[in-house]
Amino acid sequence: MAKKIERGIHELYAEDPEKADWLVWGRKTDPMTRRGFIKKSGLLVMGTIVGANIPFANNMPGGLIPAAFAQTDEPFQILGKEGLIVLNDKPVNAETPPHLLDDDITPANRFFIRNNGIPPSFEDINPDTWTLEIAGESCENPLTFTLPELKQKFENVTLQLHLECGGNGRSEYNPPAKGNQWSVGAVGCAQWTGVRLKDVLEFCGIKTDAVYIGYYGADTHLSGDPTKIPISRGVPMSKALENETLIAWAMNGADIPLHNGYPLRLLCGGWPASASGKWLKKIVVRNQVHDGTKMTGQAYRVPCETVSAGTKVPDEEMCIIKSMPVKSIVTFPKSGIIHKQAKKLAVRGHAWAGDFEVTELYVSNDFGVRWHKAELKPPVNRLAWQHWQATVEFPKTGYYEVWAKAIDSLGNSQPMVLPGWNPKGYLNNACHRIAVQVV
Ligand SMILES: Nc1nc2c(c(=O)[nH]1)N[C@H]1C(S)=C(S)[C@@H](COP(=O)(O)O)O[C@H]1N2
Ligand SMILES: [Mo]
Repeated sequence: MAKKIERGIHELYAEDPEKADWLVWGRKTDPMTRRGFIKKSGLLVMGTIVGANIPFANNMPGGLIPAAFAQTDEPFQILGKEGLIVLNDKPVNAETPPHLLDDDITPANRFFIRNNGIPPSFEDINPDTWTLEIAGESCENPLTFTLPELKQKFENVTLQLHLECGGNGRSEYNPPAKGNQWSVGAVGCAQWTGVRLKDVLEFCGIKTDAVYIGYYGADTHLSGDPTKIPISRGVPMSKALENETLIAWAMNGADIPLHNGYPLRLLCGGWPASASGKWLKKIVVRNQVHDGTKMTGQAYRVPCETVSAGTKVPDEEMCIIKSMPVKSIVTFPKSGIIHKQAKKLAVRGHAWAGDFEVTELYVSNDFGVRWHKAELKPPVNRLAWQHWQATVEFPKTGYYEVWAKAIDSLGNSQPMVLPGWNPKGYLNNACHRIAVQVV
């Protein structure tokens, strides 16, 4: 069983699509939920999971999940994403516990999922015939490319890019903001292979009045209403034309996992990950700020001027989030460890700073009174996160917290506790803290 789970979702799909579908989503009925989890055809598979044949399987009402599962406190698992904490099942949202983000390059199975709608179904995707349309009022020559054409026509580029959901850290704000209550794990930094958006747009021709691009993906609205779009965001031309803005078909040298945008996605590293469109079907070049779903109103916007907690801010006073703020995480050790006082504790993690670089990283073990400089590596390429490590000593036994604080090339530092409150709970870049019990 464990072995099976370790295999990639794609492999499982190839072998037995129904089983995979059911295991991951119960898709033939509902997306995965604790309540409406299985349909009858899944019961055989369920038998393998509970570790025994279910003699009365046929009597079990569809949608019931065996008590063996329902009564466990264990977090629900998404196949191919083991260990991620599922925050929501419709749409699927799952974050990575910080200690599982320890790799320099985030593996596919550790990469968080933030879906706004229902992803296209795996069986309906054929990477050989998948098309990407380039259009919009500020595109000179609208064109459609197949995925193989994109690969062939334009220079292939591989870059490590950090992606963080704009709402990462939302759970800490008070008064609370609606939306997924992300802790610290809606972030990852994988290696992506694709072509530069710039090369593709320049091939089609960009009119002089172009100001923004917008994306459209193949996912569908939760309501099932085909006229509604779950999300269609974008970035200004300046970001779109950067060398690091990619249209990618591979993550860490393999197909992108279905939930991370298979077979093609946009990557605008350093910006709210909502700008990085998944299941990418179309890019429009706009002569105005893109006005797709979740580009307008309060979505992915913060008050242009700081407001006090709880303030209602009118839409006109909300500004679109651009580069993400400086931030860091402690990925080793896991929070809550017990550590022997006589030994020094090696701590490590990553740091990133939107479009900029992290220049210094400090750690504290006394709630932020004294800070010690950590060793910090440069990024492997622009917009890749940076690795840091430090050694911490503890003067006596007791409860400690190790805090990490990054400072970026503009001189901005992470706030120790919480940054400014905002209505939708975005951009929480407070210092990450881990608990250490010294004995
Ligand atoms: N088509 C499409 N693109 C999308 C989304 C989506 O729901 N549909 N979610 C966005 C948001 S809000 C985030 S944070 C990132 C998450 O990327 P991931 O699921 O690969 O981690 O994808 C972005 N791109
Ligand atoms: Mo997001």
